[in-house]
Amino acid sequence: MKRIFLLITFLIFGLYHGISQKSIVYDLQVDGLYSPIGIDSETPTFSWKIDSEEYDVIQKHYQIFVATDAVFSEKSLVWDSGKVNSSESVYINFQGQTLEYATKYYWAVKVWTNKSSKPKQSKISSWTTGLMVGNQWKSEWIGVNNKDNRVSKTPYFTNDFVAGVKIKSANLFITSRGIYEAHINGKRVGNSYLTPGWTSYNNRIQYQAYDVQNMLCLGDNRLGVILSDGWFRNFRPNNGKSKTDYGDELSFIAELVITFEDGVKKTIINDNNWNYHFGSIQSSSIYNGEIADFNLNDPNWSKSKNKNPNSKKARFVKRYDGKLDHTRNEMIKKREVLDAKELIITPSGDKVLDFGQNLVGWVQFKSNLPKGTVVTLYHAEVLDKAGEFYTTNLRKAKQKNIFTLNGKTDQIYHPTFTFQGFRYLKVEGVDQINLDDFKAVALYSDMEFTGSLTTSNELINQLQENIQWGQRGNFLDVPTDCPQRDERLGWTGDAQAFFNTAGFNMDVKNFFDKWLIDLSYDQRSDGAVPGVVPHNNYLGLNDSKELKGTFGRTGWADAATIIPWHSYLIYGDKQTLERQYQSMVKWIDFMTQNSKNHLYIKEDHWGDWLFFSRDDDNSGRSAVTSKKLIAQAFYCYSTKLLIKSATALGYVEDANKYSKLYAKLVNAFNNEFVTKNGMLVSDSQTAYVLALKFNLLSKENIKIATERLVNNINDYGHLTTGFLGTPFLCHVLSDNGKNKEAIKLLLREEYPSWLYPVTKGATTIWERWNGIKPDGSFQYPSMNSFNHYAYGAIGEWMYNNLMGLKINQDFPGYKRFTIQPLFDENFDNISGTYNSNYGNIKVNWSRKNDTVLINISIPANSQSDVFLSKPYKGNWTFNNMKAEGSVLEKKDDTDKTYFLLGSGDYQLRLKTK
Ligand code: RAM
Repeated sequence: MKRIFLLITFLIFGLYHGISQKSIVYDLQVDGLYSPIGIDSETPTFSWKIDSEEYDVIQKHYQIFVATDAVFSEKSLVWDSGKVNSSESVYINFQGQTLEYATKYYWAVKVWTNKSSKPKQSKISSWTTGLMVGNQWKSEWIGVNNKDNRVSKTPYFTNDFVAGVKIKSANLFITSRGIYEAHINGKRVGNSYLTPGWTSYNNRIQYQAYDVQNMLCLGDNRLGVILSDGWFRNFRPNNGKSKTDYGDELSFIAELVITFEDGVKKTIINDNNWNYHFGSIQSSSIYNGEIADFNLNDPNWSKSKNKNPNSKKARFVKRYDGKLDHTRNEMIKKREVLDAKELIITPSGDKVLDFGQNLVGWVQFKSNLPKGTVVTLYHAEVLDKAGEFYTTNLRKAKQKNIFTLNGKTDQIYHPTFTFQGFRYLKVEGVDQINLDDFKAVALYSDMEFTGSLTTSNELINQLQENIQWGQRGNFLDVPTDCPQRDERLGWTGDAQAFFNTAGFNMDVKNFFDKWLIDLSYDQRSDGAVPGVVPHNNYLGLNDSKELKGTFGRTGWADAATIIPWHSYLIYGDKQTLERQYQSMVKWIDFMTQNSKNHLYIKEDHWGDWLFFSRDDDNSGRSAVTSKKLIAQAFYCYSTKLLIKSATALGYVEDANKYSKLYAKLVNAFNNEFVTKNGMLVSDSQTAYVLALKFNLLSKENIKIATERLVNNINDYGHLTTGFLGTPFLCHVLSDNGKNKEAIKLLLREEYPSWLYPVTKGATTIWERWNGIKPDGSFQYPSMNSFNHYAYGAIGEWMYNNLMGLKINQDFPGYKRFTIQPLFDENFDNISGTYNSNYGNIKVNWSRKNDTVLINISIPANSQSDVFLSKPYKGNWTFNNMKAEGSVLEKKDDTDKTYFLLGSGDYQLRLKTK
């Protein structure tokens, strides 16, 4: 009792007095989200960060409290973890009594550190549970009449209800086959877009939960739902097939749960009350854009009881067989809003706005033009050599919006159920264009930015910007190859290639946790993983012949092992590994079943996609790498990652079993693909890079391979790698003592290189090394995306070596990490940050006059092994005695100094003379 009393006073104190001061325990998350609503997990996880001005701060104990109100009275307390001896502060499972559905829970944590005997108290945070019923929703699925069920038609549904009085909380739970937008009393519910997002629709759909208490009125209320095709009823523009991607009928399911002050819960919506009509959005499609007549807005949309004269009774449609899952990831939101930079009149007279940045989202514009004016907006990524608006590379995606204006003063127009990849906007129907009236709105999943990197080299800074914009544009609920042409798919190979870089730039934990679940669902029962996740008609969802070919392809299917393992390394959550473990096993077993003499022999692969090749290749200079070699290399690599995962999860038997297999696979690789003298049968950069990166060679052959790789690069004068080799190229050079060569590749400005597109004005990463050729013409219009993140995978190497931040595999999730910047002479200063699960890691160094200065910040409850090389004679010295005094370990060598540092801010310097 006394304890609870103390707790209450403590928490109240925390609540009222913690607001202005920076709380020392902060960033409280449940299942990796801030105060989420609609969590179905019965054992959600808790995470927090600690901030302290002391050095070497380590958490000693924690105590978590969960209650049904913010007072944490004895009656409302649901869980008290007790004082736990542990330095763990991430992904700690709830272990209290059974949680109730649609209920808000409050939680707080007390933390004791090695630096103070008194505990530190977090602010109070919360989460709200979901429906927690799996598929047992009380509501029906609602759709239109058969007659009105036509592709790209957008129905508007309404339902009137009385909410009642003495309401404690009100949550709307909703999802759809198609995409939806919900409204209550005329106001949009929530601020997410393209909901419910895209999952393996045949197997699962995520539902969303919204706190709608403040939207309800006394008495009558009206709930509105607009439905559009989205990814579900997508009629693929590219394949000419008469099939949609997943289904032919749009529908939604909605429950409004009200909890009254006396604790009684009621589901308010009556399914028999749904009516629908057609409104301003006449047709909408993700790829083709939207057609809307804003004069057709329903004036009764927000007014309960008033019936739209054209409305019809909605129909109950077939229930959904798959799983209705809670939302695990950040939903798509409006993020940056960009001004139009310039109005260009093209040689043929088109009016084109340049937003200065290739991005994904839509354009909104303000207009006072008369009622009935038709404005057409076309979107493109580039202008051609002649300065004309260029859309050929969009292939069959129209990405065109046609709006009929309503003549209202200062009306803002934008589409609703589509998104476009563009930098340039061609406008028809507006004579006088005012730049200020047009804004480009970037839409993408609402993940936090975690990383930044700036250097003294402007081209590198632009490359970093381009990588981050590529990530924004291709992280709309699913990691896609590109966001503009008739493709926009979750290509597994691209995703695995870019994953580590993505993890530096943004907190992609939930985004990929969600996608990996879809990967497991879309994995074939024999273990083969598809080329795209979520899988759909693009690769012939229903066409078994095509299906065969695109499953199990090397470097793509391996996303099943590569991403979970690396997610574990970045975030330290074993639950990701655990959830994906069976899928990993199945993928390895598939390869084993398709092996002969321990060689993975499946034939169809994309291989080192888009490697350097010559059109006129008489002397064989194209850098072809045997697909068989690549397949075996990835077979080995994936098996190794499975062994590591089994070990981390404590599955000793599996670890042993697959270790035995692994030895045979590596042996087979060497017998088949390595000559007696250590050359690989494909004497290409990618071949050496994969063999070295995956550690497949004998000690002696490592030397030979490194030498051959460097010679090969020097011989060409540039990189020749494609999607599979590029992510590892510079890593392999650095890991084998060839930093200078890595930097040289990075800084090269001619084709092919990372900086060549930058010199050509790129603002995102291109699909091809030469999307725009030196003479300004385009490479292969049929496959030439200017927003394709795969080659942006160099980002990881830049964080690892320019900032110098590396993961320590023995301490996943940055509990202990490495800092080892290159201090390369081509840079005068570099500054990088990464917000880990423990807080912000910062490294910045500069060379000024006769001194190199480095600042390092290490967050509380984590540690870093710091290796500072000595590019100049002399020793690194600390600027602050207290910092120096708190160094945990130190070792001076002639060429470098090693420190083990606990949390805190450190500054060191080294004299250059
Ligand atoms: C292309 C995609 C993608 C690649 C596949 C093999 O069409 O754009 O980037 O992974 O093919």
